[in-house]
Amino acid sequence: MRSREERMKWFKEDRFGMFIHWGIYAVPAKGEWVQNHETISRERYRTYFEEFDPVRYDARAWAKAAKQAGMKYAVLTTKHHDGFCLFDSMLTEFKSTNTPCGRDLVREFVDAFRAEGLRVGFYYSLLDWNHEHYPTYGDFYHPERANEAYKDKEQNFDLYVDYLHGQVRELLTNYGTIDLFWFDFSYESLIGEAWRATELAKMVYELQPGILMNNRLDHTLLKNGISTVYGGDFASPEQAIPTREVMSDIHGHPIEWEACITLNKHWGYHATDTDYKQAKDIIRLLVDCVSKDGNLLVNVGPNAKGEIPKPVLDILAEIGQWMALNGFSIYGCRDTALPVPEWGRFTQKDGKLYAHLFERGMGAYPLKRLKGRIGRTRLLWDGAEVTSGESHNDYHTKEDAHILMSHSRLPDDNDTVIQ
Ligand code: FUL
Repeated sequence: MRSREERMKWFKEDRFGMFIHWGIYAVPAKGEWVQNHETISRERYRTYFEEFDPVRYDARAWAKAAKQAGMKYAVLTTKHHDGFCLFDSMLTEFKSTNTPCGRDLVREFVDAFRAEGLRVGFYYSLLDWNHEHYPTYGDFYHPERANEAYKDKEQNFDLYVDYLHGQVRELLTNYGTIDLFWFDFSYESLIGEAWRATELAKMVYELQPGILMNNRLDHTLLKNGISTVYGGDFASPEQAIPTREVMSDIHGHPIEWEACITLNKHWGYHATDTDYKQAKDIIRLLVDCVSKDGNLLVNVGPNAKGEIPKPVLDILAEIGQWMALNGFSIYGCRDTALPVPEWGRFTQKDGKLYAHLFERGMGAYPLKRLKGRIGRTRLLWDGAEVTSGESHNDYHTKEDAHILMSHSRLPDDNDTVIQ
């Protein structure tokens, strides 16, 4: 296993990735928890397995969409909580190669994303509602939703954990170099050593010495987003961008992290959930993450035919236009330790400071604690000169400088970046 610092390098450089939640739950099209939420029996759920045939799945098209959006890596659900495997596992028959499509979807993903120069990661659920030895055969929080077919059978959790370890071994042996492993997730009553986590983590690093692993082998880590015992390499806060304080205070040292968010309200494809965030929201969330030393993983949920929905592709394309002009203020950038400005965010790289102006029409944008530290100021996208100064005005104190920008000179409603 290589040193953590060395392994983290690309992660801190790349900053922006695509999360892909895909499985046979795309057929009922109500999100990836549908089997559990609607108490669908194993037999009924199997009808989706028997018909799954994503004839328009073209992993190259996905990879191109990710790349054009400025994303540098992608994480695919190789198995979600329902237990369906998108890869040709020798340990189960509940896998994509046994559906009408007959394809190893993970292999196509890896090959296509690698070909586009993107890094690849595997999401793997520790839960498994399909496995006969997975305890309660359902959901810990709702044991009444136990899988009918297994209800009266004896369970042997050890056999399930063997299966889990075996599948992780397959994933990290059969698909070449894998950059990231994303475990999901641990209940309060089922953490760490319940998964034989020490042994599991050891195997992950042995099979892939350069890999990064998230922190979800332990529930307490999930709750506060912090890396500790089985913490892996980075914390994985979900549907929220943590504050700078949370990420630095708890252990008295900075914590590597990657926030993950959905574009609408679901991770898996949902046919009627069209409540999408705008490109502008995503751009600002990404800037917010980078300004606090974090990454952002934005989710897409392809449908049962294998396509990323059109509105999602449109959002990605718009983000890509902004990234093409402003990516310098994202890739390899980090926290400045400056106070968070009321008008936007700061990022920095190699002694260069980037001011991200979200607010329009302020006229003078105060740069707190930066007196004497501002050189030439330019718009990042076209290199045009911007007036900055240190003369007295109402906004700043002795330590401050400012940027002067009239409303009409803010060319980008998403985020105008001054360098
Ligand atoms: C959660 C899962 O339960 C969701 O379905 C989703 O995969 C999210 C990223 O993690 O814990």
